[in-house]
Amino acid sequence: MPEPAPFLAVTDLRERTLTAAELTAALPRAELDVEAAATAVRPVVEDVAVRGAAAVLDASERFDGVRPEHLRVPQAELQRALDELDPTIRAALEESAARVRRVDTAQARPEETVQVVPGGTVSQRWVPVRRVGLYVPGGRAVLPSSVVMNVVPAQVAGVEQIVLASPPQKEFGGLPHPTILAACALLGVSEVIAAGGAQAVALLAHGAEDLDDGGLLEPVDLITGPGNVYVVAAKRLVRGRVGIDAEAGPTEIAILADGTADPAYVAADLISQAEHDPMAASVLVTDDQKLARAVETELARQVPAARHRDRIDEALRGEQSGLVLVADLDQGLAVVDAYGAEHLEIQTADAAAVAARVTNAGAVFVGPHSPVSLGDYAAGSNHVLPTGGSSRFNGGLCVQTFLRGIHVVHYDQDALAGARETATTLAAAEGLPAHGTAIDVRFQD
Ligand code: HSO
Ligand code: ZN
Repeated sequence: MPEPAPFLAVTDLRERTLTAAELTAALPRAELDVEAAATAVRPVVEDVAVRGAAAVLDASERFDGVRPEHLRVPQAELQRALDELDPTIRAALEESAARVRRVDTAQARPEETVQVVPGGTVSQRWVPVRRVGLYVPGGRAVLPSSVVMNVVPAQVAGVEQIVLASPPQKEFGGLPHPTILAACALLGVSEVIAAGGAQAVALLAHGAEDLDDGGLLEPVDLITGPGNVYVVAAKRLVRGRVGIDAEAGPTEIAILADGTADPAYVAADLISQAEHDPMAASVLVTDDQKLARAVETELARQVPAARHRDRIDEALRGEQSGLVLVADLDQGLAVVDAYGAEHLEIQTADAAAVAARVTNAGAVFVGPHSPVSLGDYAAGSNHVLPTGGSSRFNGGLCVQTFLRGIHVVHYDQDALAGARETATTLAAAEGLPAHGTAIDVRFQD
């Protein structure tokens, strides 16, 4: 029998010396055409801006195949979903939330006051965004864990008003999925909107005066959360009017592994994220060809046994996934930095030391016992992370996402006197003498 075709297409970089930009170009990655999607969703976003709730309902009917009875989910439905939630799932969501809360509480940056000179201080106050809109997708899988990952950091930051939007489901009478509703109720989120896609993003950004229950939906200040390419595109369109978090495209896992890695673990982890989406990316970077072969053998064993094998097969064989052979771990680190994965696992000898050298990744998972799916649910870390290489300039959701730093400047007269010459000199150099006068005037009797 002929050998079955390997899952992962090989990029062999062992003999090549490439710049960071050349490396990025050589690595497997699918382009997400957000601009094309933006062209497609612009009319929907504009319609919602003008016609409000009616436009959202029309779009839901068109794209979700259902016209929700209420855009704002009634409290009784939230409570009912919580009452009917399987107690073991409830306990798991509570534990997941408790771990994220523990991390976020400890990692909120404290207010810091610096005495620049005697009598002159600059403080940084961290002030929560007042009203935020959290988007939780419907789609292929229902992800109540994403409710936890959006809501908890916002709550820890002290956000006053949280509104969560999730697509209406036809099979649940136009309500979002009951597990999503239950997770909202569990976390104390009471403003839930049955809307998805670009129309949900537009509604959050523009608000509406005429919600079906007669109430007003106030626009939010910041929108966070993952979604498909249309959600990402809509977020791009409303950015500026409101803030948005990092853009989240199809999920990605990169694994930097050497000969000490367990091929069964590596294969299982590549499969775990491929399970999300035929467009998901699974990339193995290794300096050990024997490991690479053993991982292929494991994939051939594990993929056919997986429930979502078709989707996984497509994702692993897709142009966005692959095996990258490197000469050594130094080149491996250059590769994973050039790639900037949403999730990066380090499965090497002395994994912590290798991980400490990584500079581009949404989140890093260190050693054999820190798989990405631990982080998806139960590590205490956040799973809403930058994809598509945007980890070069963005971090994942965390408590700081929902806080803004405000510098508070407080100088007394002596401290101002000490700064007078520096400021007036620069004011004169910039040809802005009134700036200097605003200081000098304070020293005339
Ligand atoms: N891996 C996904 C998050 C997720 N996985 C939710 C399972 N449920 C993106 O980080
Ligand atoms: Zn996942």
